[in-house]
Amino acid sequence: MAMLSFEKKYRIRGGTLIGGDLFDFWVGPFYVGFFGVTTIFFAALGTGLIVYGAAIGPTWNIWQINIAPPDLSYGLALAPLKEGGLWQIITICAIGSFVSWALREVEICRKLGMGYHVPIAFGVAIFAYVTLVVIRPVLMGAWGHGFPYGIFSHLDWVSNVGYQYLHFHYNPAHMLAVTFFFTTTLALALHGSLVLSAANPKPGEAVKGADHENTFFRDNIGYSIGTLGIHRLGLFLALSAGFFSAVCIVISGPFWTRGWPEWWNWWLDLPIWR
Ligand code: 07D
Ligand code: 07D
Ligand code: U10
Repeated sequence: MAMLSFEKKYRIRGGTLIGGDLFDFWVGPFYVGFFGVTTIFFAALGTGLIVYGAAIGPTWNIWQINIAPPDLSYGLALAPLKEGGLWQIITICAIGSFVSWALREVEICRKLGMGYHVPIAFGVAIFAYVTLVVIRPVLMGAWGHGFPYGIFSHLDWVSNVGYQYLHFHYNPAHMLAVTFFFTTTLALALHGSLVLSAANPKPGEAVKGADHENTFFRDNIGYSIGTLGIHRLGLFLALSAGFFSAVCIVISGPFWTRGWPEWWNWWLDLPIWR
């Protein structure tokens, strides 16, 4: 079915989680829905506050704009707007808009009768973000442990927090996360190249399908995971990367306060060496 006639067929009311028919319509290509409205609301307010933060800050240089969280001395209290309060409201807006976006995805899935895989996947990214700016700061007792909103300032935060634990590469959950990120790109490169090699041949040649794809990997490595399987694996690898990222940062501080190289002393302390 051509895309336009398909859209005509499925663009009917129903499947909303909240609000019934209220915002159950499209604007151009975009489905609106109750959560489209809340997305726009939080995103507009959050972006506006970032622009306000930039306006009262020292620079309009896009790379240097920085909205910092409150000083550690504020603990988990609300801070005045210009001393981290902006960061706190922007964080609420960010979570509000990310969660709204995920719920709008859920409504679209329901309308189409599809699984909820996409919003669940985005949920893992939201979980990683919430771990950085809510869960870990709350466990450590101060909003000041969140990362600052700015292109370069957030890189400084990552570097500083990394060195606080001496050598972040020795964090075992960071190792798992990094390995999952690398494996995700390997899997996507293998999948993208395999599909193109079969489904997009030179002009005049026959398009090949799953038999060819399976046979390539059986000949090459003795096993093919299959056309559905590679997508399951890809999703698993990518979600694991995000999940172990959240784990690696939430254990740094709340559960391990020394340098990460020291954590490996458990190996030297094993009774078998004695
Ligand atoms: C390609 C989808 C499109 C999304 C884009 C990002 C904004 C921010 C805000 C001026 C893959 C849009 C950016 C809306 C503008 C202001 C105030 C996604 C794609 C193009 N980072 N990070 C970047 C965010 C964290 C780290 C780039 C966001 C953690 C490192 C971009 C978050 C840690 C490096 C960016 C976030 C961390 C970057 C490219 C939230 C650990 C880089 C991102 C909400 C995760 C790279 C200058 C990209 C860079 C980079 C955005 C969180 C580390 C500015 C929105 C605190 C080491 N990050 N980041 O392509 O070039 O993502 O930085 O959590 O080297 Mg970051
Ligand atoms: C948090 C983004 C969520 C985004 C959302 C959506 C918008 C809308 C709109 C475009 C999680 C935002 C959307 C704003 C935009 C439009 C229209 C994703 C998030 C919800 N590290 N490290 C990681 C590596 C070192 C350190 C993760 C590698 C050093 C710290 C990943 C190396 C030290 C932290 C990772 C390396 C150090 C991390 C990041 C190599 C510094 C974290 C991915 C090769 C000296 C962070 C949860 C991630 C983390 C993290 C990789 C090196 C420190 C596994 C490959 C040794 C402090 N590092 N790292 O988490 O786990 O994505 O965060 O050296 O906090 Mg590391
Ligand atoms: C995949 C795939 C596959 C495909 C695919 C894809 C994965 C099977 C079939 C998809 C992949 C790609 C297309 C490849 C490229 C993608 C990436 C590299 C990922 C990164 C993506 C980007 C960088 C693009 C990001 C763009 C975004 C997020 C779009 C931005 C959109 C908006 C800002 C609008 C959002 C719309 C909303 C929220 C709802 C609708 C709202 C409006 C239209 C605005 C008007 C609002 C109203 C009418 C509501 C009223 C609002 C009110 C009352 C609020 C007012 C509040 C105030 C404060 C004023 O596997 O193979 O192929 O294609």
